[in-house]
Amino acid sequence: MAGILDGKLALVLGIANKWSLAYAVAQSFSREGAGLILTYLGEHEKGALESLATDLRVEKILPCDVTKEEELSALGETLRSMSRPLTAVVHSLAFANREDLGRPFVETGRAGFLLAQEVSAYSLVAVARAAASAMTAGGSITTLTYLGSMRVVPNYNVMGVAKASLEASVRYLASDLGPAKIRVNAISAGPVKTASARAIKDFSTILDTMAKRAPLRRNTDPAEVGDTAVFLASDLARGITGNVIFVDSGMQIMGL
Ligand code: IMJ
Repeated sequence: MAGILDGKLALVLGIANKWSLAYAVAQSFSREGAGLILTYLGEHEKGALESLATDLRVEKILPCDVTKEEELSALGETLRSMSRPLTAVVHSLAFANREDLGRPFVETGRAGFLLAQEVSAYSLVAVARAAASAMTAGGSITTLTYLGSMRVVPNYNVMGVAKASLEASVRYLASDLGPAKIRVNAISAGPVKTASARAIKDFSTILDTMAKRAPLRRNTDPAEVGDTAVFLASDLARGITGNVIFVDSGMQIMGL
């Protein structure tokens, strides 16, 4: 079967377990014929990633803690050493201290604010720089964001500010990398019950409200995020860069 990404090589960062949106992306990419390079954060995620990788077209599994400069430079080196150019990157990483997602935003301390910015926003810039050096035939970089960047969503707090920074980074990176034929975009996904969301209080209520009020009257399916990432990485999206595409059952358009 001919796939829309046949022969392409894609880097996917952020698979922690089978619920990760990055895993849905890897499944869609693999189905469409892309070869995959996957990264994990620590030893704990390594084993999980290795077992998930068995039904995917995985060519390499690498460690990548985006707060470690040496892991980023090793990643860049590996990407440049592959037998063909890298054509797609999907960045699906975020972190804030748990306490900063639970109390009023006004109480956010300096260290927690900077940690959320470093892991959730700066990491896109660092990964884009490392990856761009291997994207010698052009390509696409896609990150995952959330509506909390633009509107106040209860408890999202410091992550909302980090996602605003991430979305602005998408625009500046798109401007810088456009001449190298590298497009940079974000997918703003509706709430999905991932490990990152499970930890949030009242998450089930958020999902129920979405399913009742969103134009499509249902929650976001991770596969819809994966398929949109395929579209953005494909030649079909060749004219799209610096954008945020909402994959959220239409929730973002509602006023009430
Ligand atoms: C997260 C917090 C509050 C509300 C939220 C979320 N809503 C959604 C999320 C409505 C959809 C999930 N989301 C979009 C995220 O970006 C989550 C990021 C996140 C989650 C955790 C939980 C565990 C932890 N640190 C985290 N850092 C970032 O320790």
